[in-house]
Amino acid sequence: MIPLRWAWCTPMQPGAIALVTLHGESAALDALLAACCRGVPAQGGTARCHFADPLGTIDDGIAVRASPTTAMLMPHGGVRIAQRMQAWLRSHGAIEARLPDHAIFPECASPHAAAAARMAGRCASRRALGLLLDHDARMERSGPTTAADLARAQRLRVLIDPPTVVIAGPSNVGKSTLTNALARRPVSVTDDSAGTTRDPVPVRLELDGVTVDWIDLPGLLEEPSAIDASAAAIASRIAASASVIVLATAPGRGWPMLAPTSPAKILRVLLQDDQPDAARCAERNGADSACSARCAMGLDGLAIAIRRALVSDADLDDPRAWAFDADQSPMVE
Ligand SMILES: Nc1nc2c(ncn2[C@@H]2O[C@H](COP(=O)(O)OP(=O)(O)OP(=O)(O)O)[C@@H](O)[C@H]2O)c(=O)[nH]1
Ligand SMILES: [Mg+2]
Repeated sequence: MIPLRWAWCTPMQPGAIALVTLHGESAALDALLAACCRGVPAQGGTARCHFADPLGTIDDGIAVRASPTTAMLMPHGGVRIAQRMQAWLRSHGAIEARLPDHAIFPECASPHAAAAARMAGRCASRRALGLLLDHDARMERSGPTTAADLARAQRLRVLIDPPTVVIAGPSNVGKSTLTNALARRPVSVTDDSAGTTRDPVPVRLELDGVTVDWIDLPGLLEEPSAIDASAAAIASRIAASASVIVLATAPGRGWPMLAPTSPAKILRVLLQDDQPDAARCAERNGADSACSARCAMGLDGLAIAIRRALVSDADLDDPRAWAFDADQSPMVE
């Protein structure tokens, strides 16, 4: 019997539901479904399933039999569950493989629609969906892929894996307060005193439909101790690998200098825009954007400005098909 093949249809990231597609001979599929389902589902049917390994229960989930040779398993979307599911599938003789798109998405009417469905499962950002939902029609209208399409596809990669955005600037200007406002929950400690954030604080958040890995960096202190200086060195290494640096300051605090070698796009943001002197402060001149986290003012505008630094309106609004390729949507590590 040819072994079953399987692939993830959802990214290896936390999510509500994870989706595994299985494809192979119907007898092999029956055997695997019998190992986890109470009653093997017939074509078009579903069954509750229970996954367990030598450590105990992995999870409860749902199985769907799309065709005699294709089924989907849906456990919850925890990363640890996914890791144990991989081992469970291997222990039941299934082989991880790149499956053809039509095997993973038998409900799709065309190969282009199936490729777009696969890509949608791979993308971290909601903005990708607008480009993928009518991929079929776009492909028909666009004709052959051009060099400009490939260059755009390269830029659209920020929609696939979350890019890194850091916030840096003088101490005590409100970087952590802004971080918490954008995350809509308290992830970073804030305080009236300078030097509150001692280590980089990462949080995954969404800015105008683009998912990013945001990092709140320790503030730049005027008279750093040896420990502060080493924290600043770590922070500048992180900033050097970011896609966008949000360079933040507050009225009267001046704009900090940045190492000119950083390849990141730099967005200058004036924080504490609710301060009485904010309207006339010198820092306003150099600012690309201004906001007040305390008064929830200007946050949407800031999110749009950062999103535009990551991916332009022109690239998102371009009616041509997104020329993604198989390498941009790997289902299998
Ligand atoms: N008026 C006003 N105050 C703010 C605003 N955001 C932050 N603050 C105040 O600024 C102070 C510093 O806030 P933090 O968010 O801890 O500043 P930080 O830049 O992260 O500071 P470090 O971690 O030390 O670098 C606190 O007293 C905040 O209440 C704002 O939008 N308006
Ligand atoms: Mg802070």
